[in-house]
Amino acid sequence: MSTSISHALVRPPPPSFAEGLTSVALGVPDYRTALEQHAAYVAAIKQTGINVIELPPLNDFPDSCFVEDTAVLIEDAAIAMRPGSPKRRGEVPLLMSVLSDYVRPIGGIDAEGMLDGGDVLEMDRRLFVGLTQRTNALGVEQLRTIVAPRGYEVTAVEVQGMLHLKTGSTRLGTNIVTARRSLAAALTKAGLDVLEVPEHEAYAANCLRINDHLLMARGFPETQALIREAKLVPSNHVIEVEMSEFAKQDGGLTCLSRLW
Ligand code: CIR
Repeated sequence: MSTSISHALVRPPPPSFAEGLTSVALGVPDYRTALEQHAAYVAAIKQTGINVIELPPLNDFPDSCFVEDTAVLIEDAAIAMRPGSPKRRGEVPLLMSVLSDYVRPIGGIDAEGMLDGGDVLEMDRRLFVGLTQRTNALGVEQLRTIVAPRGYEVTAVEVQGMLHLKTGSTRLGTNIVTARRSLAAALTKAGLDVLEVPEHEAYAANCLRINDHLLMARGFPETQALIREAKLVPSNHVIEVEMSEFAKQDGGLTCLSRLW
């Protein structure tokens, strides 16, 4: 992810949304509410002033609104992911064909490699990649081979107890991330500044920084106070977004867009 973001690509949830994957027991999402929340999310991104590319829903792929997982962008280049869940692999060529109108495809994960974009935490020229049930060491190695010639460094991070690395840690600014407790020590050791999120507000670890704005999930006052105290963006640039229906499907703010 570039530090100066100009575009976001989004796709609304399809009518089949409730049939998607989830590892959490928060209940069945309500489709109409999910659509309303997605529209509010898109409006929040527009409030930051960047261009938003809105794709049509894909009913054959219940999880296709989580566009973050199928491609990773570095500057003007896109890398095709190979999601750990075979059910999501058909989303990849569909997203890459759209992205190729805007950025340059530079390869992808293949063979036995697995990599979900939600596991790639972009910190300027350092990519931290979660080793999870969706991302394996071979996928990380393939990503390293693709990005190394462009001067990007890849660091693998062991992740347990959550879907993706970015479920529990996201970029707040230059060299600073949120982190759930289980990730804080490893990320600090890697040289990052860490704003630790209270464990009872764990979902709030997934924030979306867009230039001088920060989107965060509604309903997490302690994390919001910590973020405001850190003064990373002007206080009227912290935008709260209701995420309840996406949380039920294991998704967060970063999952719903691809930024560049
Ligand atoms: C899945 O399990 O693949 C979707 N239900 C949720 C994906 C969330 N994506 C993300 O965290 N980047």
